Amino acid sequence: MKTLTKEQYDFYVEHGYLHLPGVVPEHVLDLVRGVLSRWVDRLADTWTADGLITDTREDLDFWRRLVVLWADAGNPKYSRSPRKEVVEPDTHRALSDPALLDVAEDLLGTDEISVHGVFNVRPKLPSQHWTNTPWHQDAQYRGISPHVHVPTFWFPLQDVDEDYSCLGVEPGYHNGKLFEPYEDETGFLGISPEDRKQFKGHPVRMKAGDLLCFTSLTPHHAYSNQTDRVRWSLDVRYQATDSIDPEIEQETIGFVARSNDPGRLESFDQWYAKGWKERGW
Ligand SMILES: O=C(O)CCC(=O)C(=O)O
Repeated sequence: MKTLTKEQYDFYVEHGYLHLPGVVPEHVLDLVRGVLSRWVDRLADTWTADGLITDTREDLDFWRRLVVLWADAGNPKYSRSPRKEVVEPDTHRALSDPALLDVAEDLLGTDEISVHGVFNVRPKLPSQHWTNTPWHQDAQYRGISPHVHVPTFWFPLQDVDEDYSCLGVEPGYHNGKLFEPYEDETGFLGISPEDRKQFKGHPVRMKAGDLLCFTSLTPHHAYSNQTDRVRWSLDVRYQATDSIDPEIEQETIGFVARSNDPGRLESFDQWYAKGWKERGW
C-alpha cells in the first residue's frame, strides 16, 4: 500500500466507500479554486456581454460572488457541472496530483493509472433544486462501466454537512446490481423512488482537504445547499489504464497520469488534443 492502511482498504472493499480526512493537499485546493474563479470571471463576462449585469462584483469573495452575480443577472441558466469549460493546465495538474494518484494506486492495485474523462466541478448555488444531485450510481451514466473498477474521488473546497450539501452514501450495494436509470425531475439520472425505498442514507460530513472515494455502483446523492454561499466541489474518477475500453474512452477523453513507462504519460497538451476542443460538452 502506498498511502492507505489495510483497515482503510478493507473498509472500502466492505462498504463501497471510504472517507479519508486531510489527504487533499492545500495546493490542490488552491489550483481548483483558481480554475473555478476563472470560470466565474468568464461567466460574469458573458452575462455582461448579454446585458444581464453591469457590475462583475470583483469585490466579493469566492463563496458569495456567483450567488450575487446570478441574482443580479436574473437567475439565468448556467452549467451545473462544468467540464469542458474548465479543461486547462491547472485542472490537469490537480487531477494528476501524486496525493490523489497514491490513493488511486492503492484502490486499483496498479501504478498504471488513467484519469477518467468524466470529471466535474460543481458550483452549487443555495436552494437550487436543479443542482440537487439525486440518488444515483455513477455507472448509470454513459461512459462509466459497471464492470470495471472506476472509483470516484469527490472533495469539497469548504467544510460540508447536511445543510451545506455534503454527500450521502448507501453502503452495501456496491457488489450488487446496476439499478434501472430513472429520469429525475432535476434532469439528472438516478435511482427510482421505488428502488431507493430501503435506503437509510449515511451523510458524510467533510472538511476542506478530506476525500471521499466510492465505487461506480455505490448509491449516493447530495443534500441541498441551505446556506447563502456556493458549495464548490470536484469529482473525478480513476481507472487502471489497461482496463480502458477504447470505444468508451473516445467518448469520455481521459489521460494517462501515472506509468512506469514515461513515454505513456499524457501532458495537458496531449490530453487537450484528444478532442476537447471539438466536443460539445
Ligand atoms: O457533488 C455533487 O453534488 C454530486 C457528486 C456526484 O454525484 C458524483 O461525483 O458522482
